[in-house]
Amino acid sequence: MQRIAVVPGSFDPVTLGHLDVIERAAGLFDELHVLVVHNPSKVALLPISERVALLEESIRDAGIAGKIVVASWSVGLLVDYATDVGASVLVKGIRSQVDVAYETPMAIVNRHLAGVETVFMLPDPAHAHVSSSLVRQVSSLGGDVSPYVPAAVTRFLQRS
Ligand code: COD
Repeated sequence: MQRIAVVPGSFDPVTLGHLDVIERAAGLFDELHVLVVHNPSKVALLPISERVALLEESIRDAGIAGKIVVASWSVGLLVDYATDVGASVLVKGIRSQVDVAYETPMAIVNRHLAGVETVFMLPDPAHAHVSSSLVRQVSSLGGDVSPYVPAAVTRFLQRS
């Protein structure tokens, strides 16, 4: 049986922290769907289509594209997408107690709704402080974001 998982996120934009989780999750599953989901509680910087394009380029550049599908999802429950593609696991990165508090109720509800389990991965300490919101803030103030994001994102933000 194929082991299929979904790594959901806003990815606005994708960071080296996200990419680390994606790469390690790809080592655990036969097929991995990296899913860009609109988070209504956040003010977006990039359109969904641009986030997908930057994820695709970053994953390709990292040489891990083999078993990874990048997609987006804007209607309905996250677990509806998981069920549609035959995935039984969601993978989330956990950086702090704040992430635990945010993710725990969603993990329980997603299991109740559809029997989909959530696997939490600890970050690489080198990237544990990195977030998309930090990148958006540094970038908007003219700072160098290259230590925090894949090269494709640095290039994109320099052009914008
Ligand atoms: N290192 C490791 N992990 C990281 C890092 C890092 N440096 N940065 C972020 N992460 C993790 C986050 O903890 C998260 O797990 C994931 O990467 C994505 O992060 P973001 O910031 O891009 O995305 P979020 O936190 O805005 O998540 C958006 C979702 C839409 C995925 C989330 O809100 C969700 O699961 N929604 C569920 C919608 C739904 O169906 N609700 C009903 C039932 S609960």
